[in-house]
Amino acid sequence: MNYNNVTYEVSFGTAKQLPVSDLPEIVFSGRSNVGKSSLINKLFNRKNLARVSSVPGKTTTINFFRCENVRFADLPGYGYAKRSGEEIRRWSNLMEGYFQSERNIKLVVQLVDMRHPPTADDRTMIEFLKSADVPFVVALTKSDKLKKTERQKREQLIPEELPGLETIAFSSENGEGVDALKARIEKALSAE
Ligand SMILES: Nc1nc2c(ncn2[C@@H]2O[C@H](COP(=O)(O)OP(=O)(O)OP(=O)(O)O)[C@@H](O)[C@H]2O)c(=O)[nH]1
Ligand SMILES: [Mg+2]
Repeated sequence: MNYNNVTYEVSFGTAKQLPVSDLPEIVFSGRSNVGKSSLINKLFNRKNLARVSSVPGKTTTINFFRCENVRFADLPGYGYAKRSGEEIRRWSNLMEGYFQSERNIKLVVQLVDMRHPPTADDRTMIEFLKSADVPFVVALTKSDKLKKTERQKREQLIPEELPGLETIAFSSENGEGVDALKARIEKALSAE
């Protein structure tokens, strides 16, 4: 796949607008501010394909991007404390509707901040992905923010925090993990 051939497709704020889709889909999931939109921009080598913000809760819709015959989905983040009950309900309905709709999800890239242990919401999401039997990989984001000794500490703890899970250290800042993630996506797309 040539990652230059990407275009923004469409956004959905409610599940009932979501059309069914049989296109292979790669999905990005994670808490607000973990770096989903930044990772997408880095993957496609674009500055503003997905909107990035230092204010958590920037992405509130499911945003689809199309590259050749593959669809990429930027999901709105979870775990943002300042959301109202109404917003949380809307988010839950949107996510449930998305994962329950007829789709062809090839891989979920589950983002977790490399600097910290997974949050309770991260764990809930990971348990959901396991139970739904969706193939997923954990992208450990913001790796550039760790100093060498901090990183060594985190690298020891992560296998205990995320036992048995496949992980890729990633930085939207310096490009660590981009090639590894692309290779993982190719593998997922070519899997039966
Ligand atoms: N240093 C560093 N900063 C990052 C990295 N990835 C994201 N950031 C910063 O983290 C903030 C949030 O990034 P976003 O990509 O908007 O996060 P998001 O997960 O899409 O957030 P929501 O849309 O709220 O769900 C921004 O200020 C980014 O510049 C990274 O790899 N390294
Ligand atoms: Mg975002």
